[in-house]
Amino acid sequence: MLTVWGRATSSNVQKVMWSVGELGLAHRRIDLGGHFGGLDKPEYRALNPNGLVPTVEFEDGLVMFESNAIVRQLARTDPERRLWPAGGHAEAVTDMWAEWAQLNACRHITALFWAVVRTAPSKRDPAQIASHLRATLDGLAIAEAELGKRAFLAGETLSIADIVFAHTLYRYFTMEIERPALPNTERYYRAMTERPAYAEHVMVDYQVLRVHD
Ligand SMILES: N[C@@H](CCC(=O)N[C@@H](CS)C(=O)NCC(=O)O)C(=O)O
Repeated sequence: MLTVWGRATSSNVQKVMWSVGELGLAHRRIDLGGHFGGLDKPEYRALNPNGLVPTVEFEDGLVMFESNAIVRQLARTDPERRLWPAGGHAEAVTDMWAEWAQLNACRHITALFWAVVRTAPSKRDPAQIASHLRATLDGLAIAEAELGKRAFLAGETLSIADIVFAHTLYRYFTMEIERPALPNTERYYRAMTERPAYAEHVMVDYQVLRVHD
């Protein structure tokens, strides 16, 4: 059985758990990090010297940190390659969009989330929020155009590119910011919310992370 260490409210854990859910893998998840603590324990540092979550132990004994690498390994070891078509251009293009999502969307949405939800209202910096929002929208404009051409980010079925991209959309679409209309992205996000694994592992209440005055 697969073991996942990390709290359910961590977006990087959510990516891994969403993949595990989509693939229907037997697993156990151990709460760690945030208010659960435990990241400095020597036995955990032996698994993950970064002292961050997630960490995963695969059935074959492989231990990995770095959520995107874990998502790739989960997809690569799926005999049906449901989340990452094997071979040819599709494999490369899917990987390209996963990388794109991390660098051009997730990074900025995470920064925005920290500037809004994880900063007390009296300490929020409107200029910083505006700058993270601009960077986010630059990325989302590209996704918006692509999602006008096909159902998912890298093709016509869910892939690792969507896992890396869409796990941050829950926070983008629910945090208290002004959002311009992005009809294709909204359609895509709505479709994600109808997936049981997304609803269970990504649409996780984040109020426990909120910083108050
Ligand atoms: N690049 C790493 C980043 C991991 C990371 O920053 N994890 C955060 C949670 S999203 C963490 O462990 N924070 C400390 C904590 O939860 O206490 C990955 O993708 O796995």
